[in-house]
Amino acid sequence: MKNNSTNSPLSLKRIQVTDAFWKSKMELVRNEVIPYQWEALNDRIEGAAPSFCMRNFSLAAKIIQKRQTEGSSYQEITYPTNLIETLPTDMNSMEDRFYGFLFQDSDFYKWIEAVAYSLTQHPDPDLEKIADQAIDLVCSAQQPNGYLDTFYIINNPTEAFTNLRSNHELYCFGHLAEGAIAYYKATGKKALLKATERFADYIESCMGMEEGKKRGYPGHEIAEMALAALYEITGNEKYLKLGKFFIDERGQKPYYFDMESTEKTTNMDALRYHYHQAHLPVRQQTEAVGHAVRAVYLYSGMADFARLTNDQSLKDACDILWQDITQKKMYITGGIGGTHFGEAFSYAYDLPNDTAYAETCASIGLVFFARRMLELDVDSRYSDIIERALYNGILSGMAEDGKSFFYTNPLSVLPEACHKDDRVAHIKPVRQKWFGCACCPPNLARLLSSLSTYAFTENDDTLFIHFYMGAIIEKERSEGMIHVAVESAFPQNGDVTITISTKKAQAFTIALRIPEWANDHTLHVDDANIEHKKGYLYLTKIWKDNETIELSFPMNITRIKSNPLIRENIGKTALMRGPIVYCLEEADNGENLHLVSLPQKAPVHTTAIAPNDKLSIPNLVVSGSKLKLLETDTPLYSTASSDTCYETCELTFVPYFTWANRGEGEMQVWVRES
Ligand code: FUB
Ligand code: ZN
Repeated sequence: MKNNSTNSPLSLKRIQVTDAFWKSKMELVRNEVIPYQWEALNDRIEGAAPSFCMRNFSLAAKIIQKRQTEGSSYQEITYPTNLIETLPTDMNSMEDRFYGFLFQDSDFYKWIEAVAYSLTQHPDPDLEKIADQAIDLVCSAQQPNGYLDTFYIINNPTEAFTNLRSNHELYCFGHLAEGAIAYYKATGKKALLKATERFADYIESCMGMEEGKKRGYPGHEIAEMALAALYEITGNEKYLKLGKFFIDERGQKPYYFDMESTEKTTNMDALRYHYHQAHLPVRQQTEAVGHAVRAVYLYSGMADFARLTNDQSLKDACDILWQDITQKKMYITGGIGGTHFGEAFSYAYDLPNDTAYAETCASIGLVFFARRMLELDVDSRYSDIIERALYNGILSGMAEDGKSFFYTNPLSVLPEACHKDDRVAHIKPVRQKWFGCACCPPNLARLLSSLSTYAFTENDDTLFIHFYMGAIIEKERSEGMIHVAVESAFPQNGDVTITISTKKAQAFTIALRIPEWANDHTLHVDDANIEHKKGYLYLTKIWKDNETIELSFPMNITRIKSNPLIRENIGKTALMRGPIVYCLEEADNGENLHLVSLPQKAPVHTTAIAPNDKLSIPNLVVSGSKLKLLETDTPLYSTASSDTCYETCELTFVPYFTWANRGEGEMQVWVRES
């Protein structure tokens, strides 16, 4: 395989985000989500499901301390590890056992990762102090052998690593590593990174091919990509070997999850292997299956190892899985996971709008996968998906005020059904303040605060711009430092100006993505050699100080049709403008949105935006029609010839990611065409 692995993300410290739109989201994360989540992790939010996260770390630290001071006289108190008590029966008399979801530690690790990224853009000594103290607590909860998972430390340390399939120790390890690496990169502080290395060393002493080790692998993937990152930051080959072992061993027979099983029936049923992507060795997997977050985290790890070990067979498997997701199993919003059974991928083209799972974390994982594929091969089919998921199925996960969140992101909602129908009980018609299983909000926080690493990658002679986010980028070159300032009006309009500042004229390349939705573009640059490759324009020249590139993509309104095999959407259309998917809401269009149709030729207009408003995106208006309900009692069924009457109505479409910010109401992305 041609090693093209130098297209690496730029360090956050070298990017200053200036973008009006994304900066406003990052500020929400900094001012609302990070402080709010810290309160949630400490159970100080009235009315919110308790987390017990920091309480578990404190209890584990206390136990570790006692074990050390009391030595062999310490009386170990154990609790069953197959019964998970998420909530105490009486909040006022809690036992000294673990409470919360068994992967609750990971909520802190995601929080610290978001804090780290935020500190790179906005130093905050008070926040850093809180973070340092919390890290001290976490480190004091680590066992002397390096093991660090509060569920087992508290409930029964002798049972550690006995249920890799379901009990998320390796998942928590993965988040620990990602948080620790980010915090080290942001602050230079090593305490959490050292704790991670000690935990990784302990895992490596327990798992692998060698005699006496368990041939196990994570039940919820993430350790793979975390080990890749740990290897890259430490240079320790042990972590590369362990991560590669996890990838190579998954799906091999006899199945590890059967061997470790303590259940009476030893074999899991076939679908459970699919749920964990453990049904086949990964290089033989051709379809994205099972739990969607697990799947895309695995594929991200596979892409990392394809790059780090130059493994073409792994890269080929990633390509096939990428195609399967994006051609057959992805919503127009970049949502993935068509069914709530197992929070999973469904079969090809099964993309129901109202029962969609489309977990926020799953779209975030798709972005992780896409960025890693871009590092292997700069091709706009990956960056197009980053942009699609970001502006739609990910951003919809957070309210405009940053104070409430969606876990699932449906494309059609009838609130009455959410309240009365078990089939859509997983769909919330309004965002929630918090969740007992709070995986999505902190995942959003860490993604949004590190977004610029998805927008820009580089190798020595090229700066790649994958999506147009305003920022000032420092590019180090042997000839000297260059500053590249990107000013972007996205997603309001498609105008981009790029200004190069350099003390010394020097030759290099700027690669600019042409978005899939842009059927045209204008480009002004002086005397550059321009090459068009895999959806990017490569501009090469000797750049002088203060030179500019002017680029513009007309953000036309497009009517989108889906593949006819998506049964739900036949005869329907969705509206997009540039990267933004639109939807109808009851607040603008009244109830019974299913009665509405959009005439095929009706012109769609954008609404005006105040001249200085850089954050708003226009709504779309179009003259549509609505089936009139007869005033007399309409029979349930009548002959096809009976009168049907339509009335014209003005339809207002709003950006999908803004839906449900005005209270509870119906919502619909796909609309019948007439
Ligand atoms: O199992 C950990 C996380 O909880 C998963 O990634 C989410 O889907 C939620 O189930
Ligand atoms: Zn989630």
